[in-house]
Amino acid sequence: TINRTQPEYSGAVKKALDRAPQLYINGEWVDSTGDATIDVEDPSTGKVISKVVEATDKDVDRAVAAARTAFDDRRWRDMPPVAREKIMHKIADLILANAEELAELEAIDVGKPKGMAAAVDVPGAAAHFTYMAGWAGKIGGETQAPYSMPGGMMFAYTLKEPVGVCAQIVPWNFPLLMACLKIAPALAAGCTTVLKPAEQTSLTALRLADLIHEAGVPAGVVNIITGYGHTGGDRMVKHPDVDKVAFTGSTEIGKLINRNATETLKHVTLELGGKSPVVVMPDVDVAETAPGVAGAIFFNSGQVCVAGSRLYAHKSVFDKVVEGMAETKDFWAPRPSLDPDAHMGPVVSSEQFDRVMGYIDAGKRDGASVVMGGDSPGGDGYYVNPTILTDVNPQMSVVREEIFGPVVVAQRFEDLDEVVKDANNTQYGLAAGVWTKDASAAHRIASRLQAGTVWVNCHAMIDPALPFGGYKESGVGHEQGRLGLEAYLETKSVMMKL
Ligand code: TXE
Repeated sequence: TINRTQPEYSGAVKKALDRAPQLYINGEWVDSTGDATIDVEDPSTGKVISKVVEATDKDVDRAVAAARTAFDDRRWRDMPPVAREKIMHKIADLILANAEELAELEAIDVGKPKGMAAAVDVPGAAAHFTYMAGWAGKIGGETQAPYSMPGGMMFAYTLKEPVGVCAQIVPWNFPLLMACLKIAPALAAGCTTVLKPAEQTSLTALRLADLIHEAGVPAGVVNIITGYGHTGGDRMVKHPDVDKVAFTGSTEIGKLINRNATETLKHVTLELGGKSPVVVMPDVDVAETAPGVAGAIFFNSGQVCVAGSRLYAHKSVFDKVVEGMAETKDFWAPRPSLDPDAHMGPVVSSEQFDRVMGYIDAGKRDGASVVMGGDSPGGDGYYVNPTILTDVNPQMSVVREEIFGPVVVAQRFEDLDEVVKDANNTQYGLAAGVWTKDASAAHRIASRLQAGTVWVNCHAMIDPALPFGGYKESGVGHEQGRLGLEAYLETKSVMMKL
């Protein structure tokens, strides 16, 4: 049996938890205009460990006003690009210099194993700044050689300009990584921003504010406020002084935000939910593939927008692949996030626990067979055992809906056309995986899957240089790469009669 006692927090983390709840606005830590706070919980214990501000409408207005002024007086966009680039590299350096504390904060706030946060979240967060820093000095438009039009000789060029004040709203599954993924392109483009982390997980975004400050980002350029979505987040999205909204979260709220932002014709990028298929072809080496496809769903307790939650294995290897996945049970057994042996922690909250268990129960009621897990080990934290369901069909909610927990539904297929059709039979289109040694099959399937990202013989590999976005109801627009930068730029055409 596993001892699920959360080890003691470090001194640095205790200090961070003891901080008075404040907001980072206009380059300063300020009190809220109200006195409401939100409890911060450690999902490994269910205990309240700190409090953060529940931002009021006035707080949001103050943050947007600071970002507006900082944009309008051009204190950031008119800095020499190389100076902006240097500051962004400094942020990346400071994130890495504080890696230990950030990983632990993320672990106790989200429930993810500290080792995972240290290996994935923290270096990934820094990488977004490093990648986007390179763009700061390389943004330019196009020039036409002088040419004639009916009205005379013309000279024309395009300017790439920052889109303006951004409202950036992020979820709780990768709080630091998502905050950096949002802030970095905004800074590279010359925008200013107000960022709100999810109400469940604000700790690392607040520490990031310290680092952004220390790196020398001018006051008002980045503002970080904490609070709920339907209040503070909603006000950000509807605010007349905001030019662009960038959101990562559920498809349901994404649709609502899209409607609200469109009301004032703001630019919008949305990264939403998924139900990503993973296709295992008959030729695979099962010993390599089974742990790979298990990791595709159990990493971060399955709370990953690209989680490989629908497995389609060829009938000739299906049983062996499922068996091989079940052999990873002990590896993925949920443990407290600061347990050095943890590869999977609890899910983020009691709401998420109820949601995931509700889906598992619905799957059982609908006739699915439980090959592994299907329950909780109990305890005070929100632990769900890694779960494999078979004997499922496309009508079941466990197959159709995003569970956002460590639950995979496994199905057999016979031929390529059939599996492509089944894989695409979903409202979502965020990502997909293919496992095979047959390069020709891999490319054929990759081109036919309706997904913004397709991985072959791997899963959830994220490269800040590659565009990331969703097909269908998984999103609008792209983040990362050149397209991710473009999402923060306006293009202006200038024509001059010679
Ligand atoms: O998401 P929400 P929730 C999915 C996943 C999960 C489900 C519910 O299936 O189980 O969504 O999670 C802010 N205006 N994903 O409820 O509500 C909110 O404060 C402006 C997948 O946590 O979408 C938070 O900062 N903002 C997803 C953020 O939106 C609003 C990651 C996300 O919260 C708002 C998270 C409003 N009206 C959940 N309402 C992914 N794609 O990775 C909420 N928010």
